[in-house]
Amino acid sequence: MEKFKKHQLTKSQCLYVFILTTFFVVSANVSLSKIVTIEYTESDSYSLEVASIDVGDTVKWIPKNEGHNVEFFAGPKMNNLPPKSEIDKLHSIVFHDAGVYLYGCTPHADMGMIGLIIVGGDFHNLEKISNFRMSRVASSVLRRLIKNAKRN
Ligand SMILES: [Cu+2]
Repeated sequence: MEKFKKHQLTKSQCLYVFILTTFFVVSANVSLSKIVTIEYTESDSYSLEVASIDVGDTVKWIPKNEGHNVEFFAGPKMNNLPPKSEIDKLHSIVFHDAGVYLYGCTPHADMGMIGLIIVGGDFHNLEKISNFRMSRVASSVLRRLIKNAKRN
């Protein structure tokens, strides 16, 4: 007499489990990474000045108004900042390193067209960011953005 029943799966059951597992793994990955979009506004600013994202998320800057771009001034890895974009070109960056990123529009940063990206809720390099030397107007905008970033 057989004491234990064998719990072997048939081929079709195996396939079913495989498909189900694949589906969950794929859908989990899709829902984990987000895309945040930021537009260039009519009033020479970014539509979202402080963006809080997770590691692996994407930020897309949409050239909705003319004459603007994205240039990174500071980030967690100062010798490996994300690339600068061309004026009026769509720009897309995936952020792999946690920390605070400061960027601005090359022709308008001095006028205060700047933005912050906070990756992974990590403020370890905030001191360096807040000490970054910019024009009077840009520095004042930066102080406001840092206040907003801390509030979130
Ligand atoms: Cu601009």
